[in-house]
Amino acid sequence: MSLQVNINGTLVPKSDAKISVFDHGVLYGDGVFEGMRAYRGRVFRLEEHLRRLWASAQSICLTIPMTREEMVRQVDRTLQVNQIDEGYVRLIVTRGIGTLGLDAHLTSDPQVIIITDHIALYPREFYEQGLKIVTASTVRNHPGALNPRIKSLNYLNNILAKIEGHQAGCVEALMLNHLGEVAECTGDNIFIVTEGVLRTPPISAGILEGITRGAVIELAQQEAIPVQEITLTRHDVYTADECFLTGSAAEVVPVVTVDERSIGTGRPGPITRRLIERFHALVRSSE
Ligand code: PXG
Repeated sequence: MSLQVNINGTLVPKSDAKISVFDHGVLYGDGVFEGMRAYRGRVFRLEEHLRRLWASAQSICLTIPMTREEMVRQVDRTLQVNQIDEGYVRLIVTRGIGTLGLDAHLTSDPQVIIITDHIALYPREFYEQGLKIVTASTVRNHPGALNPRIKSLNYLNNILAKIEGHQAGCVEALMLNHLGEVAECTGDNIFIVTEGVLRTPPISAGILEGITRGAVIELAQQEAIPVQEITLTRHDVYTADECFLTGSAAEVVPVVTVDERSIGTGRPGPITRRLIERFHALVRSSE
């Protein structure tokens, strides 16, 4: 059976899963989304993802035409019909069909789309050997322009940086904010370990408040590893003992080279490996 996509609560085969070219999601990237992971048939931290989706929508004056309870039901139903136990779930809410003008008031019927699929993880060697990343010259969106806390359908800022990463032979790229401080990677948050202290940029650096980031901070606290949400510069990253990235898709992945500087020993560090282990245990537990 072909993959079924959920559009406004109706399941349709993948080949019939279509929306209008006049939807402002298509015309302007006007809408919001979430990327989530299912483990053992359940979405990891679904409530947090829904809270973030509703917050993103609120911030762009978009009313999601479904209750959270109904969204939970539809997500479960979509996973079940596709028989996906371990996989990826994408929630999308578009602004809906409108005129060719920008006016959001002239739109109607926001579309709620749920896509589930098997996950294409990074190759195993990335987790064992660690990633090489580079700093992109594309600056992360200014929070006063399009706040990175909003997970909007307009992801060109990140895509441009990711293209730069690919051009340099890397699968991820580090983005700096408008002040030149470390912000995040194109689809992942960044952490460093320096002298036993886990550090990550604060939300005020202009980043997405990652759900994996939050889970890793909790795990570190449980392990009695000191955690600081603190402004970081590239110098801090270059001179760190360890570095890793977090995201729903990547989970926790070590970084061993940044802009050709070897980080620490040049191998995934002990705190990184411990947190990866703890993260795997967490996602497979019921929390
Ligand atoms: N920063 C940015 C800019 C992101 O887009 C994260 C951090 C990590 O957040 P979570 O909540 O996932 O821990 C993200 C989210 C993909 C993909 O398929 C990944 C994201 C978004 C869209 C697609 O790789 N990462």
